Amino acid sequence: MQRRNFLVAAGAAFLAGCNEIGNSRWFGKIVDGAQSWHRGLHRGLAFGRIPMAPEYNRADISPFFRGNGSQDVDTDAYRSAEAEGFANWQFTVTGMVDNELSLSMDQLRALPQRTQITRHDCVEGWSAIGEWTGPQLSDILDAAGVRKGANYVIFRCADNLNGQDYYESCDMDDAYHPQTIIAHELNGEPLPVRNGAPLRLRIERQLGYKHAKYLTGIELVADYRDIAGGEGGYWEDRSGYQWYAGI
Ligand SMILES: Nc1nc2c(c(=O)[nH]1)N[C@H]1C(S)=C(S)[C@@H](COP(=O)(O)O)O[C@H]1N2
Ligand SMILES: [Mo]
Repeated sequence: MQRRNFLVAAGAAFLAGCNEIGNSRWFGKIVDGAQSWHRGLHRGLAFGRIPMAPEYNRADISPFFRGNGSQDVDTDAYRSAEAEGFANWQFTVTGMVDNELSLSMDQLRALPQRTQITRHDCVEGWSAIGEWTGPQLSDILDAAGVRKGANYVIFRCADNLNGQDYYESCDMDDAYHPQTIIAHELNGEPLPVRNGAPLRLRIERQLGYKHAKYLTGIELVADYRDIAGGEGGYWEDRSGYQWYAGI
């Protein structure tokens, strides 16, 4: 019953928000520099279709999906969450939405699920293929009802790396892309801690550092310039990595 209500609410929110979303996704782009130009091309705006990241077969799955960056979270809260198998983990949706949400793992698993076998490319020079499962971010956004003027999704993480909280962001094109999921499984098993348990972003047309692990929630914002170092992500702030990391 709870699931049904949730999905009905999600549907209503989607219909209500449809025009706005459609406009911002396809017609609101202003090409204002090399990065945007690359984005426009990458997204196939010139071709009128949604470009998808390649998907692979089960036989292609890497035997071991290594961990990179934070491979654990050194806080009491995370330790006790891990001890209870992340049963009480909450994923919050805040900011410029009609309904702020706090979703349980069960609620996330009750949403329609997408499974995709994709290749992860890290700028440090390694790749791995894995099968990821989770709800599409678009369904979660529709359930919350994205307000007009929200241009970016901020992804909040539980880990602190070298003294700074890891975070990431993306625009509405990638947020609503069908392959953008909040993954809770890798290769048919709950996410291992090293790969971001219990929730991590998969944003398949971008490089590894955009795939935020240990997700505690998302925030809808007009701009990311006033958040942390102002560049939209941990590595963007720290080392000047490109905010749009298209591959
Ligand atoms: N929260 C968080 N997310 C993160 C990182 C991190 O250190 N903390 N590292 C990023 C980088 S650089 C990569 S390549 C991938 C690594 O994912 P994996 O540990 O599953 O291999 O996670 C990304 N997401
Ligand atoms: Mo990476």
